[in-house]
Amino acid sequence: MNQANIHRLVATQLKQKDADALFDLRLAANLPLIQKLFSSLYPDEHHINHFQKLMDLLSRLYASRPSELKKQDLERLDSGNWYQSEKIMGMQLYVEHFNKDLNGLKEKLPYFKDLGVNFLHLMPITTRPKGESDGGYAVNSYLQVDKKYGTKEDLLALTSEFRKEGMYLMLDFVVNHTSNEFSWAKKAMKGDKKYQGYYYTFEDYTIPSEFEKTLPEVFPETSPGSFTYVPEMDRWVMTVFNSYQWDLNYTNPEVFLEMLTNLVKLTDLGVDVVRFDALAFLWKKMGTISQNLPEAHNLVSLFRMCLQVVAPGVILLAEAIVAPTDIIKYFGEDQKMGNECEVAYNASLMALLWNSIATKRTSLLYKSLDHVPPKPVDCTWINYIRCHDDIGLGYENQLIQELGWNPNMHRKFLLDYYCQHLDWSPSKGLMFMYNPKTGDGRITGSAASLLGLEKALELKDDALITESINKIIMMHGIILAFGGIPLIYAGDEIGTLNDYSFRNDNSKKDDSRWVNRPMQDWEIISKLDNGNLPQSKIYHMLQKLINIRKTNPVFADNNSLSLCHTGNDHILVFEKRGNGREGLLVVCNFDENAQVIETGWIKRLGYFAKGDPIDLVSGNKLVMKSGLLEIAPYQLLWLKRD
Ligand code: OTU
Repeated sequence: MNQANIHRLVATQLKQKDADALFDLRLAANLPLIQKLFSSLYPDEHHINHFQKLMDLLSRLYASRPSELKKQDLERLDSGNWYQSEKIMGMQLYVEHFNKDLNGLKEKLPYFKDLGVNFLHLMPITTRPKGESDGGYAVNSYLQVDKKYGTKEDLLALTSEFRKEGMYLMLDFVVNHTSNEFSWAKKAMKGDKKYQGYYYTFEDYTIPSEFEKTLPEVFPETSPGSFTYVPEMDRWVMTVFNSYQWDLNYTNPEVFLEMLTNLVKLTDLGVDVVRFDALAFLWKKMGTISQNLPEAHNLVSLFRMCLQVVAPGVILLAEAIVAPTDIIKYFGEDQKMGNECEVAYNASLMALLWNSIATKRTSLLYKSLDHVPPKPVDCTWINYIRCHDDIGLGYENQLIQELGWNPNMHRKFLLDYYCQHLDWSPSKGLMFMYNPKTGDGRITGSAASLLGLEKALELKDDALITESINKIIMMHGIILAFGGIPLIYAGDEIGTLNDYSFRNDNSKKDDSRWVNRPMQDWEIISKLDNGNLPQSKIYHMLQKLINIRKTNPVFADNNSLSLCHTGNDHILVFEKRGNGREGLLVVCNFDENAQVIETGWIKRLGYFAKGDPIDLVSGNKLVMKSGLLEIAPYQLLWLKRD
């Protein structure tokens, strides 16, 4: 049993006692690990002082945590993992693109309720530079609400309302970098040596040029290289992302202590899940790609264990858009070095689903998912078909090759398919950060535009419109049934198309990810009663599927999931097994033609024990002809075994 679980057990038994005694207990239980992690990162003798500072800090941070949240922490320790429940349904949104500001968002609580959403990821809302700010991922502060969203009081009112309504809130912690306007960066620019040491700054380009030999470029089009010369301080600073995003130097323990304070204060605002942005990049080492280094894992674990002491009801999400075998390590691979994040983005599934849409085949999906090692039982995925970022083509070359495809040509095909280089493709995406040096590129676009709705509406082709709606439903139907937390991007529930207005905005025009961050269309939403609109069909179908998920415990995360091989390369089938006889078979057809599978094996799984099984999606009994099941183009079936 790991540290956190031991603590959970003891805390449960002591729940009658004073909460403060439980803090001491948590500290005692986690101290050996915290010490081990701290000294692995900061081995020098003189860091003893810093460790003492950390101990004092933990007590102070606990003392100032609001009592309501302390109470909630204890309740959560006692009540199982809420984030693994079938009742959780997430949505991601930019507050200013949804309904103006935080108060505007609060007014729309009935909308979320109607759809069944009870988990929100709000994109960054703290202060940021005017002009380009990477959508707020260049932070001027970690805690101060930018006035375009409202005030700190508005945020506190919102989180308090969320608690009453059973709505969970996720906010970002941009842990890898600050903006160049952050107070530390400003002091560094004025020549303050202490704050220059908060970042990776160098007096000339010698060391940066060594680093750049192995550092991959994240934004090669707009921010080539990984260092920026800052004339104000006549020094170079490491900027792995945009030139105005300065990488924090975690080899300096002061940085860790300050960032831990920021993290806990953020959770004190009533945040349930903290999204650790770009956490794969947290530790840099010359001669490496400076991603996923063991020290980055130890650092995440150190944050986690400290949070476990101060705010144990809060969980972490790993935003690691890296290779599948690397993502899973952010759950905390080495239990001796503690837990890391409870939740991670299932970026592999996301990218594979888009591969299946373009190729109309599921072989790479099966092969890749079979390769992903099992996750720890207390951890889970955020399952999503797309987010505010681009869709990267992060497949394993080896597996592409095993299918007889050339990895480079395959990726080129996918970029062509999604980014309007093939006349016959229904997709209307844009290219993001094409790197001519490597041929790499990523894809942007709203779900509906990538899945053909934009083109179908332009062509006024009813058959294509229906086909696109079916694709949108099928893709969401998969993430809804995959366990974990399904996360819809706001607007996708009504098939919102690409938003090209970013091209007229100087601070956005070079970043095509803005095309997939459209405004919420309240006008359309006011017309959802008109069942003939494509938007209405999508909304009502998703609403129905969400409701089915929330009322059937078989959808819960801790039920096992296994892939079923059908022999038909256009079909995806997986099964969820619940308690007792409960089972759910998810069947999807990625082809534009109807496909047939044989059903003997479905019978053997016990789905016909009480007669023909019901498809929860249509509400109909399964229709078969001579032992064969026909699945319509882009059809989604949720077969229930009772
Ligand atoms: C994250 O993504 C955010 O999601 C982005 O919106 C930010 O721009 C970025 O960090 C910087 O704060 O490069 O294209 O895992 O894929 O961390 C998206 C590696 C990004 C990156 C990911 C990053």
